[in-house]
Amino acid sequence: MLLPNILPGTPGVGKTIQGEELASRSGLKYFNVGDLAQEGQLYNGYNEEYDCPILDEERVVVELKNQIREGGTIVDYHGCDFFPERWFHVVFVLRTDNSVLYKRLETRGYGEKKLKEEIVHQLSSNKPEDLKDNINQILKWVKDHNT
Ligand code: DAT
Repeated sequence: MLLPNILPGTPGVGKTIQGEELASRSGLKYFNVGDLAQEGQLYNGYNEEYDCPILDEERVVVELKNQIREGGTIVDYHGCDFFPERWFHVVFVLRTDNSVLYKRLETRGYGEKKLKEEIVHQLSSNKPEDLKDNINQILKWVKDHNT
């Protein structure tokens, strides 16, 4: 059996565009968890603060389990924490620089609050100078979020 794959990454990194092309070129099936949730209304509430429905993770897991039972699928979702690890054979994480991502999500109509909360901050840690830069960047974030 061909095990499923997953393409996680924060919103806007290109999971959909690349997942769909991969599916057509590889013969794997493509599943977009967001679309699946919308089709089956797999929600258990609404988050007024972020202006978006709350995913019913248990029902998503049940639904997806049925869909990917045969294996050979690409699953598109921005996280993978609530999927059982044994489902996946490999994990490919897509990454985009924060400034580029911010513009993409703005174009997509994300509100200011959601933009700030959704973005995963990536820091390079390859050389000694990076250590100081990273600490400064994190300290700046802490300061900005304490005012
Ligand atoms: P996701 O499914 O991860 O939320 P997407 O596939 O919908 O993201 O892509 C969001 C937008 O960004 C879409 O207009 C395509 C564009 N995009 C994605 N990856 C890109 C890349 N490497 N270079 C340029 N544009 C990209």
